[in-house]
Amino acid sequence: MGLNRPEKRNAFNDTLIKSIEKVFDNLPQDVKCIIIYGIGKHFSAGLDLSELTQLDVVEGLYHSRMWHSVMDKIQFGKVPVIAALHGATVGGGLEVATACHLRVADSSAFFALPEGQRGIFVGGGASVRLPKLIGMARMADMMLTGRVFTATEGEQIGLVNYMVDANKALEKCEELAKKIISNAEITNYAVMHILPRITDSNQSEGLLMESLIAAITSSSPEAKQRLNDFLEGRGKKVGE
Ligand code: 1HE
Repeated sequence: MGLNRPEKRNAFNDTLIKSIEKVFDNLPQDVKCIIIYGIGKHFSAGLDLSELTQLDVVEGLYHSRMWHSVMDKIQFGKVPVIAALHGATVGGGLEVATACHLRVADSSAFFALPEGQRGIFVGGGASVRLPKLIGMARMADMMLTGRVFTATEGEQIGLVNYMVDANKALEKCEELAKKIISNAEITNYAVMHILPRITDSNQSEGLLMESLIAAITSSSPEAKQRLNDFLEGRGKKVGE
């Protein structure tokens, strides 16, 4: 799925953010993985700032809640989503990236939260999702000082899963997508829907959820087949 508003650096006006929602609401059955990338020089310049200037308090609240609902559709939809990042991945663009399940950045990517300098706060879920990846102190630094992380730094701090050479992010995403779609669907579902709930819960609830989903996945016919395939020498070894 390409963000296609390059003349405004893929800044998200309501039309662009709602077009993401439409894709997730109308996903064809045969789509098993989505790659989100930016068309043009950047992944995204974040929220289209011209839209914020017109909102009063209540409209601002609903606007942020609308973003939350779209981000939830990315994170808790039917299929894993990979972000292919290059150039500016800032503000709301970074929020979209953090709602995805994996992030691949090429060497041109950079990450920032200019909200701190614009007199606003993040509103698309970054305060919940980003500290889980990079820690609260780093997010506070980005907002307080305008710190920009390079692609290399993004990989070092856990924001980015894979860093690749310039213009190679899509290729890497396609390679990863092939691996992802070769998994059992229930395993991918568990990683997308259960794992984040487990990490959000306390130890005893988390362990119980883990046991429940472990029992569900291992009792499926597909799991039995895959286990037998390995035991009889037909399954892939680790790393293959
Ligand atoms: C925009 C936006 C935008 C560009 N809203 N119009 N995000 C920001 O504060 C980031 C602001 N943008 C930038 O710092 C730069 O544009 C970039 C580093 C991303 C790219 O620089 P560059 O040199 O490639 O492009 P440019 O010349 O700055 O911008 C090209 C055009 O896009 C220009 O408009 P033009 O009519 O003069 O051609 C820019 O005004 C326009 N443009 N970014 C509106 N963001 C859910 S809440 C999330 C809250 C946030 O995301 S706050 C962070 C907002």
